[in-house]
Amino acid sequence: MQALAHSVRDRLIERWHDTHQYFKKKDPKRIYFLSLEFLMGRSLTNSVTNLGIQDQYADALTQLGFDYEVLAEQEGDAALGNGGLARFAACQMDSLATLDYPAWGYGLRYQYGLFRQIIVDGFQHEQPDFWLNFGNPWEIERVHVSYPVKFYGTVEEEVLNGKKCKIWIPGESVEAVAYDNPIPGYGTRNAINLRLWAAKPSDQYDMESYTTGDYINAIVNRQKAETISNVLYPDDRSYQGKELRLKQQYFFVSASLQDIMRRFKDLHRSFDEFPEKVALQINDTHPSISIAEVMRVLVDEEHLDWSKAWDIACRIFSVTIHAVQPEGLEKIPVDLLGSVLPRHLEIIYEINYRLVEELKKSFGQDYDKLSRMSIIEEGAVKSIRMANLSLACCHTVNGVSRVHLETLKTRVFKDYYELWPQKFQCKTNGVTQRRWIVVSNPSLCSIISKWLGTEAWIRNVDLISGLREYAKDPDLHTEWKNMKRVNKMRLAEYIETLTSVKVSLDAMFNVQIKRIHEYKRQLLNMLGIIHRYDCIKNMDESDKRRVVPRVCIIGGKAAPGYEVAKKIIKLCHAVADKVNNDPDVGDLLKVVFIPDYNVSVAELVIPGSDLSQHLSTAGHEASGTGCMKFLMNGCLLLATADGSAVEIAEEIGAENMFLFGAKVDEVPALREKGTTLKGSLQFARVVRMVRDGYFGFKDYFKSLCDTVEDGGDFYLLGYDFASYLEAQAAADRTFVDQEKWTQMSILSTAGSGKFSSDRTIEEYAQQSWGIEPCKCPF
Ligand code: GLG
Repeated sequence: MQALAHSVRDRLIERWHDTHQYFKKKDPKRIYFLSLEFLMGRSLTNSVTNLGIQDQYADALTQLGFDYEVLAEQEGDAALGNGGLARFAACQMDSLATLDYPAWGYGLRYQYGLFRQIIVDGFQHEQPDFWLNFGNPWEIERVHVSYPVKFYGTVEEEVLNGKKCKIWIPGESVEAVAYDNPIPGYGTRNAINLRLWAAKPSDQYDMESYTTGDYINAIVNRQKAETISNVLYPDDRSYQGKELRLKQQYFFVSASLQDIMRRFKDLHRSFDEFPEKVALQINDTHPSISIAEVMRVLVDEEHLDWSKAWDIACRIFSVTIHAVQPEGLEKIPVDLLGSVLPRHLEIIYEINYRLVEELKKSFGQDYDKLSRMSIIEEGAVKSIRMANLSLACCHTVNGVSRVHLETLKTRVFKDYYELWPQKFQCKTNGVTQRRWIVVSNPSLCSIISKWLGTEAWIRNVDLISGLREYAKDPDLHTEWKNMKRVNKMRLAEYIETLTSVKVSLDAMFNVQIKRIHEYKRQLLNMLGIIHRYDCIKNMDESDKRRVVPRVCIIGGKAAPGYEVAKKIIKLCHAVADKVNNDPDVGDLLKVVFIPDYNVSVAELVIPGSDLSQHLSTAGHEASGTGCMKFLMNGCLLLATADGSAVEIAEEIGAENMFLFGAKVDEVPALREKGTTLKGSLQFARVVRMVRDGYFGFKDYFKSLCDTVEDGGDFYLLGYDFASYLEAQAAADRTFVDQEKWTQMSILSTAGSGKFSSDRTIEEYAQQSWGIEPCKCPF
C-alpha cells in the first residue's frame, strides 16, 4: 500500500508542481479557503480516479501479483474534522481543482484526528486516532516553508514618523511548518494545494533559561509548542472558550496569512491591489480571528491607515455560516483573548467602536438592538462574538440551503439582515460526484455512462438528468436492480464481519448514518423500530407474511461529553440485542449499529442502502449533505422538510420521496403549546416499553425517556411520531412494488445534479469570490 501510494504521489506531484508554476506565471486572483477542519477520508482511489490511471494501476498490480482493491482497503482515513462542515470542505476542494480554479486550502495538520469509536457492551468508548503512525504518503513536508506564530505578551506604544503606533511585544513564538497535500482535479491537469500547518518549537531559543541552567525545563517548554496542532476538538456544536482552541485558530490563520501575503508581495508592491488578487473564505466562524489579524498586519506592520486597511479587509473576506442555533456560534471570553492575543483584542474593540458608531446612525439610541449587534457581549462572562465580527467585515454571508438562509435572515442575524440585506446569500451545499459515485459506486458509474452514452457527466453533472428519459425502461431497471443487489451484498458481508448479524438481501436496507444528536432524532428512529417490533410480536402468521422485512442500520459518533447522545447509542444496542435474538421476528426485522462511522464506511454503506433517513426537527439542520450522497446513489429519502431536503423535493418531485413531520414555520408555535402537546398513544406505548426496562437498563434510560415526555420534548418526537410511522408505512407499500421503487430510485439519481459541489463552487466563484478558472495546459 505504501509503495503504491508513493508511486501515485509521484504523478500527483508533477501536476501539482506544474499547476503552481502556471498559477505563478498567470497570477490570477486566488481563492484561499480557510477551514479548521477537512474530512478527506482515503486518498488512493480518489487520486487514481481523478488522474485517470486506475485501470493501468490495477493491471500493473495484477502483473506483480497484487489486487488493487485489496490494497486500497488497507488505507486509513484522514479524519481531520467532525462532520458535515468538514466533509463539505473536502468536497469543495475536489470541485475547485476539477473546475480549474486557482485555489488554496489552508488548515491544521492534527496529529490526532477525530476519535475512533469502539463499542463495549453497547456503550461508546473513544480511542485516539493517531493516524500518522506509519507516515502519510499523501503529504509533502515543506521544512523550508515555515513561519513564526506569536502569542501572549503586551502591547506598547511607539512613535513612528511622528505618528503614534501600537506594537505587539509577543511573549511566545511557535513555528508553523507547512505540509502540502496535492488535490487532483478530474479530467484536467490541475492539482491544487491543501496546505496544513504543524506546530514545531521555535528556533529562537529561550536563551535566559538556558543560561540560568534550567536546561530541562527549557526543553520541556519547547516541546509544549507542539501541542497546538495535536488534537482535533471532537464536539461539532458547542465551544467552551478554551485557550488551546483559540491558539489553534490563530496559529493556522496567522501562518496562512503570512504565506498568502508573502506570495502577494513577491509580485505586487501596493496593498491597493490586494483585493484584486486575493479572496479569503472563512469556513464557519472558526477562522474569523483572521479579520483582526489582517487589520493588525496592515495597520501595525504595513502602516496603512485604519480606514484604508478596513476597506481592504471588507473587500477580501466572505464567510459561510453552518450553524442554525445562536448557541452554535463561537464566543471567546474577553479575558482569554486579551491574554493570548492582546493586540487583537484592542483591534476588535476598535472595530466594534466604529461599528457601533455607524449603527447609531441607522438605529439611533436603540440600545437593545445595538447591544445585540455589538461584537462584544456583556454579561457574566464578557465575550467576543466571532460571528458578529465576521458579519461586520465580510462582503458576503452565505447560508448553506434556502431554508437555512431564511433562518439566518429572520432569526439568527435578523438585525444585521435588516441593515445589510445585500450581504446575505444562499449557496446550497453540494457533494462531489467523483467521490460519491465514481469512486464509491463504480457499477452505478458504468450504468450512468452507458445510458447517457458519455462520461461527460463526471465533470458536467447536469447531464445526469438525461437518465429521466429511461426511468421506465425495463432494461435499465434490470441493470439498476443488479447494481443495488451487488452493493447490498458487499454491505451485508461487512455487517456480518463487524457484528456477526446475518441479514437478508431481500430486506429493505434502511439507513441513518450521521453524528448522533438530539436534533437529528436517532431516538425517533429507534422508537419507530420498537413500534415495528411490537407490531410484529402481536401479529399472527398470516399478517406476518405481509410485513416488508427490514434491516435498520444506524451509525454515528457522539461527542465524548454528550451524555444523551451516548444513551441513544446504548439504546440502539439494547434494542438490537433483543430484536435480533427474537425467534418470533427472524428476518422480518434486524437492527445493526455500525461502529466507527467515517468517510470510508459511508462509501460502503451509501451505495448499499435502499432507504435513508434524515429526521431532523424542522429548522435544525442547516443543510445536510449526507442526503445528497444517498440521492446520487439512488437511495430513496425519508425526511423532514428541513435544510436541503426541501430543495431535493423540488428537484425530484415530493412524490419521489417520503416527507413527514412538522414544517419549519410550524415548529415555534408547536413548542409554545408545550405541555399540552401529547404524542399519540402509540408513542406513549413505545416510550413506556423503554421506561419499564423491556430492553434492560431501566434506570440508565430513564433520563432519555424524560427528554421526550413530561412536557419536555423540545425536538417534537411525540408530535411527529404519527406522521413518521405513516411515512415508513408508505415506504413499505412502495417497496413491495419493485417497479415503482426502481423508477423512483432512478429519478432520484437523475435529479441529483443540483446537489453537486461543482454547482456550489461555481456560485461561490461568481457571486462571492470573483475568480476565474486558470487551466494549466496538458
Ligand atoms: C453543519 C450543519 C449541516 C451542514 C454542514 C455543511 O450541521 O447541516 O450540512 O454543516 O454545511 N456542523 C455541520 O456539520
